[in-house]
Amino acid sequence: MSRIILVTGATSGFGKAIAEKFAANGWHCIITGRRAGRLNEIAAALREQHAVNVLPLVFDVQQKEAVFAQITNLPEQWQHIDVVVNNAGLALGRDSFEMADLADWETMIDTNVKGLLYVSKAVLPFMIARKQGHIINIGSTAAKEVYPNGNVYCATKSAVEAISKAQRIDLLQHKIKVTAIHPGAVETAFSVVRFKGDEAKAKAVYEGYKPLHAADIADTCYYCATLPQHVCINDLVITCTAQANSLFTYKG
Ligand code: NDP
Ligand code: 8X3
Repeated sequence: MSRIILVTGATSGFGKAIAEKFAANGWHCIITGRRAGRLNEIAAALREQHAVNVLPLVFDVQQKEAVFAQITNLPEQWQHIDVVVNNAGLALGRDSFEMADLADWETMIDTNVKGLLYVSKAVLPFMIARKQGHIINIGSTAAKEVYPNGNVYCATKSAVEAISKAQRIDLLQHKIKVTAIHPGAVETAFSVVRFKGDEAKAKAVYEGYKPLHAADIADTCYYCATLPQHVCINDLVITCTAQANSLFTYKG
């Protein structure tokens, strides 16, 4: 029987690559994001290239009612979700604590933390009913070391790490796996979003070394999701070879 993945933030970067990887391996995909046009185009391409079923769901993970309305009311054939990837997220700004924008902080907390909680909570009843499932949370190396001017972004990713640990403990009884994947620098739209459209500033983040690609994260996610039932990767840090952690990247 074909398996089902739900991946949030599938209009770009990791989420899109994850949907492509799983679809290429025959998984049916529920893909989500706020940009309906992009989401529908990606859905059509996945169906055409991989002959799988794809359900695009347009919602903002910050909107609790929308998250629950969309997921709770999934058509019956889409309720057997095997894997949910909580990927939707962002950094906004890279400013010193006293200079940073409160609205940016709130958006990061609402998206990276509260959005992840809402989606997890909405999907769980389906997994608990089947006594199987796998939650994959996208953290960051920013969860492991706070870096200068990373303040609230790092805090949200530390929260993702803590929530993943908590989910793992509490959901053992339901036979649900929980994996946190913590990537280092990956060249996606992430830095363009962080620097609010400043392409030059975004590009500079990845200069002087070879960062990871979104496909590297998709491959890692697929590996974690396809291990035998008795095996669970709990916490995984992945960086490019030039990067040791949030604080040290060798540019030479
Ligand atoms: P992108 O900007 O390329 O993609 C982010 C995705 O998140 C988009 O599909 C976007 O969709 C979605 N998203 C953002 N806000 C919301 C929201 N409020 N509601 C629904 N969807 C939302 O970035 P990445 O692919 O790089 O980032 C994905 C995740 O990986 C994030 O959680 C990020 O923090 C994390 N990460 C990224 C790293 C990197 O170096 N790139 C490293 C470590 C972690 P839309 O705009 O259509 O809503
Ligand atoms: C994204 C990677 O180094 O910008 O989480 O925090 S970093």
